[in-house]
Amino acid sequence: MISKKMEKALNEQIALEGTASFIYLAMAAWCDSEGLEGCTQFMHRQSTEEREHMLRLFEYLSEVDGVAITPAIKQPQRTYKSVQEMFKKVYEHEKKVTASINKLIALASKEGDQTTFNFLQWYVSEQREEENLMRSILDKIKLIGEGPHSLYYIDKEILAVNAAELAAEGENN
Ligand code: OFO
Repeated sequence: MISKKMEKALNEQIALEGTASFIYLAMAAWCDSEGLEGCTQFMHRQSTEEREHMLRLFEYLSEVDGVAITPAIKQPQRTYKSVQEMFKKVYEHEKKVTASINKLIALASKEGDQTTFNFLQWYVSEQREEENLMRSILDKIKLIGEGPHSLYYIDKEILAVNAAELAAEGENN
């Protein structure tokens, strides 16, 4: 049995993961409209991942006799000045999600809710990986710089990153 306070906090996390999924889906649409195939694929995969993170929380709430709430998600930003600006936004959002997971863990700990504390550990590792991934992408974009054809090379890099992520997911399944 979960406390009402924890149930509310987990529902807020559901909304945050759902929001991330929609932000990344909107980013995929923008990348597609810019002809960035690698970035489009990357953002679609990220969006699906975030939906899975949301569903994991949904299922957990059901397991512990809580009630999951389907979030109302507002229209995300639809256009970006550059790919770099877009990935900076992704990184910022991931940091926000990490901070929120840390708060949930602090609450679980305060309530002596070992089950939720244990459940949330998966998100701790996931957030470490996501933040690291986004930081490495931003580093690559910086290295490529703004010379001629830079967008082409950035997109190629992101396509390779996406393929590596898909391969890693395949190995873990
Ligand atoms: Fe759900 O991991 Fe990113 O936000």
